[in-house]
Amino acid sequence: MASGDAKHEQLDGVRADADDTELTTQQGVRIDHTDDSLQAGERGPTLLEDFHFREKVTHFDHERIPERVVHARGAGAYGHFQPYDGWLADYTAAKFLTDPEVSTPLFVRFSTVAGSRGSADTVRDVRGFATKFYTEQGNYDLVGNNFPVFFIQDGIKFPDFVHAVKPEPHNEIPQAASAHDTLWDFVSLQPETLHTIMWLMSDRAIPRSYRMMQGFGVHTFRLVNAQGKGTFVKFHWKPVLGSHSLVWDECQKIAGADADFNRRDLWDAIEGGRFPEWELGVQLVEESDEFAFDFDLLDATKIIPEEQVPVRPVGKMVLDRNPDNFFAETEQIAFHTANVVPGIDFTNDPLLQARNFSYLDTQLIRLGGPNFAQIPINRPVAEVSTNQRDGYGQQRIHRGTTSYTPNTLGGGCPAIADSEVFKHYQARVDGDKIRRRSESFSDHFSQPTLFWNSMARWEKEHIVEAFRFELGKVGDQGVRERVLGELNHIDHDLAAAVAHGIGLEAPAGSTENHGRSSPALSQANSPTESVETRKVAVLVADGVDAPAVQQLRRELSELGAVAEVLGAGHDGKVRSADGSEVDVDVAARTAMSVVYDAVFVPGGAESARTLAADGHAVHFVAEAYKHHKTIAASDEGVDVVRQAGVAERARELAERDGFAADGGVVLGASTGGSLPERFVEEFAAALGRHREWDRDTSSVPA
Ligand code: HDE
Repeated sequence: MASGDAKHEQLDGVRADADDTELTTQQGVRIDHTDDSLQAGERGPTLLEDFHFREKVTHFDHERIPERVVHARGAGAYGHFQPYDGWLADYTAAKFLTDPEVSTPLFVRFSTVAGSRGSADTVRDVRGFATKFYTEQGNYDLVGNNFPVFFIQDGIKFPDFVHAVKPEPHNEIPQAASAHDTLWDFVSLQPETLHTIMWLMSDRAIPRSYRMMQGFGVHTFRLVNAQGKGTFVKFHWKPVLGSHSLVWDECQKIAGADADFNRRDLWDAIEGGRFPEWELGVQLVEESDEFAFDFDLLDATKIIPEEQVPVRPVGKMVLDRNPDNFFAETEQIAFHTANVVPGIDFTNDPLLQARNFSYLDTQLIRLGGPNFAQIPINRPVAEVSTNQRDGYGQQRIHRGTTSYTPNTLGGGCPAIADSEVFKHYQARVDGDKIRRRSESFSDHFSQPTLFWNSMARWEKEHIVEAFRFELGKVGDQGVRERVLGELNHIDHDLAAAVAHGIGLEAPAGSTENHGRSSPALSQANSPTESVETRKVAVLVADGVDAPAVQQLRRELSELGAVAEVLGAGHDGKVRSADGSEVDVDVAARTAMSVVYDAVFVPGGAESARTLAADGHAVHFVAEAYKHHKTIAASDEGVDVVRQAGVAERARELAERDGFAADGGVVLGASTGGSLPERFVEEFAAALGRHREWDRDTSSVPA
C-alpha cells in the first residue's frame, strides 16, 4: 500500500545537503581555491588547463532551460489525497479515488498562463492548477485550471490564441497582460472565446490566494469501472477556505509591492503549518445521457451547471510540504494529460485530444530529451519496467541483453501484465475524414449570458470595469467595436455599460437575455466564516496602547489569523504608553496595505498623533478601506481613521454609542485596559466575510 510518504521516501535518496561537506569538482576532486582562475602570471591570461574554472563556468552557461511556452510562472507544493469512502468504485477502477485506506502522495503546481517565469503573480489571467498523483497504479495528472471552461474548442487553435494573448511580437509588450490589441482582435473574431473571456474579466482571474480558488479538470473525462462501464465525469477542486478574490486596483499595486504575492502566500501558509486543503468532487453523467444537454459535453467552452448535475464529494487533498529546490521540483515537474491510470479515460473532446499530443512533445524540448520521466520529481512510485533505452540523460543501468518484446533470452521480461492494466475504453468510431466543427459546438452565447446573470451586483460591476480597463488599452477602434458587438449578444446592459466607459455608443439591438442563472457560479455564494491565515496589519508608533495590540494579536492568532505589527517611523521596537516595549514585525514604510486583509489602529494618544500626521499611515488606512477591507480602531486610533477621511457612518455611530460595527468597520473604546469582547468578535466576523463588497468606495482617493 502506498503511504502518504512513498514519494518522499523515494526522493530522500536524491535530496542533497551541503552540511559537513567540502568543495569538490563534479568529479569529486577536492578544491581549495575557487576565487581566482589559473593564470600565466599574476596579470596573465587564463589557462585552458584550468578544469575547475571551465567546469564551473560551463555549467553556469547551461543553467537555464526553456521556460514553459504557457504557464511559465508557477509555484508548487507536495501533499496527499485521500478518498472519504469507496462510493466512486461503482464508477471507476482507479484505486486512489476509491480506497479510503490509501493516501496518495502528490505534487501541485499553480501558475499564471501568459506571463514569463519572472512575471508578477497578481495579473489578470487564468490560473493553472495541475496535480500529479503518484498512485500505486502509476502517475495520474489532473492538469486543470481555476476556470471550468477554456477559450477555444479545438486544440488546433491553441497556437493562434496563445500568440494573440502573449506580449506582442514586435516589442514584447505588455508582459503578462491581456489588455492589448492582439488578444481583443482575436476575441472579437472568435466568439467561442467569450464564455472564458467572461470568467477572465471576472474576479476569478485575480484570486486572493491559490489556497482560495477552485480548480477544474475542464474537459469531460470518462471514468471506467472494473466491469468496463464508462461514465462521463467533470472534476472539481473546492477550497476549504472558500473562493475569494482581490480587487483590480490592488492587484496592480501588489505587482509592484510583492510580485511574488501568491507564491509567497502558499509558501508561508505551508511553512506556518496552516496546510491548504481542497475537496475533490465529481459531476457524473451516465453515457445514456450524453445528449441530454443543450450543449455538447465534448465542448470545453461549456460547464454543466451544478444545479443540473451536483458536484459529489470524493475526498480531500492537503498540501503540507514546500519543495526544497524550486528548479529541481517546481520547474522540472512535467505534467501530461495523457498520464492516466486504470479507471480514468478520455473523451473525444478535440481540445483534450490535442493536449494529449502537446504535453509529451513540449517536455522533450523543455527537459531536453526522452528521459524526463526519470527526473526525480517525475518518477512514479509505481514500479517502472520498459524496453525504452538510452537517450540523453539516461539514469538507469538496464542490465541484461534484451530490450524487446517478445524475447526468450531475457526470460520473456518485462512480461505482459495481466492484472490492473490500463485498457482503453472500447468505443465504436465511425465517420468520414473531415475538417469541420460539429454543429453541436455552435452556441457561443447562452453560457456567457448564464455566467453574467449569475453574478452578484458587485461582481457585475467588476466585470464591467475589467472590460473598460482592457478595451481602454486597445488602440484599434474596429476591435473595440467588434468586441462590443459580441458582448451585445451576451447582454445588452453589459455591452452598453462597457461602451459608455470606453466612449462608444451602445450597440444597437441585442439578443434577448434568456434569464437563466446558476447560483454556484457566484463567489458571493462561496462564503466562509474562517479567518484562517488572514493577514492583519496593526499600525503602531511610540506611545501605543500595548495591551490592545497584545490582546488583538493573541485572540486573532487563536482563530488562525496572523497579525503583523507595523511600526511607523522605524522597526525594531516601539515604546508603549505604559512604558513597555512592543516588538515591530515590519517597518511601516516597507509595507503597503494591499498585502494585508485588514488593518487595526490601536489607541495611545501619542501613537495616534504620530500616525495621523504620517501620510503613509493615513494612506494605508484609506487604501485598505478603498479595497473593501476590514478596518478597526480603538480609542485614539479612531482619529487616524478620521484623518483618512473614511468610514464616516461608523465614526458617527461610534461617537453616539461608544461602539460601532458597521460595513466592515469596527470602532470602540477599551474598558478597564482591554478591548471589549465584541470588538474582536466583530473584527473576526468582518474579516471572515473577506471583503465588504457593499461599501461604496468610488470617491476614496487612494
Ligand atoms: Fe495547457 N499546456 N494546453 N491547458 N496547461 C501546457 O505543457 C496546451 C489547456 C495547463 O504546471 C504546456 O508542460 C494545448 C487547457 C496547465 O507545468 C503545453 C492546449 C487547460 C499547464 C500546453 C492547452 C490547460 C499547462 C506548456 C489546447 C486546463 C501548466 C508547458 C489544446 C484544463 C502545467 C507544459 C504545469 C501547460 C498545451 C489547453 C492547463 C504546451 C495545446 C484546456 C495547468 O503542453
